Amino acid sequence: MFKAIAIVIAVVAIVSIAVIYVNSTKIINQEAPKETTGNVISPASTDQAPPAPAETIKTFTVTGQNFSFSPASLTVNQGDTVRIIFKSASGFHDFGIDEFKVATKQIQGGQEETVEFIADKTGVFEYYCSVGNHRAMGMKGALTVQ
Ligand SMILES: [Cu+2]
Repeated sequence: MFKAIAIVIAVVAIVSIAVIYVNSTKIINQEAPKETTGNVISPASTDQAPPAPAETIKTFTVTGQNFSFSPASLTVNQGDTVRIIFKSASGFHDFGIDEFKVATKQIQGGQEETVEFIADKTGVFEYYCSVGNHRAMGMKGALTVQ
């Protein structure tokens, strides 16, 4: 009788150990796929990176004078990286587009400043000179992102 009880206890103990062992193995196995999933995600995100070098950089030279820009209109495609080389032909001016949060420093005639941004939304956006009342006097232009 004692032998029978001892055997039952032994079996229960072995089964318990076996269950604990299997569960811990399962946990290890569950953690492993998570790491694999993480690895799957990172190649996917690097897969999204290659289009970046494929992006077109469009460079424009925009000249500012009292009180206009030339050219007064620019057109780019959505997703383009736009580089504006702003030159002041004469007078104290800058070049900015609020919607893309870009603005050059205010520069004197003969100086130049470059700004770069990604045209990530479509529409027609005004670029303008923020010096004094230059904008009101016509120192503005239209950037079309199509
Ligand atoms: Cu100006």
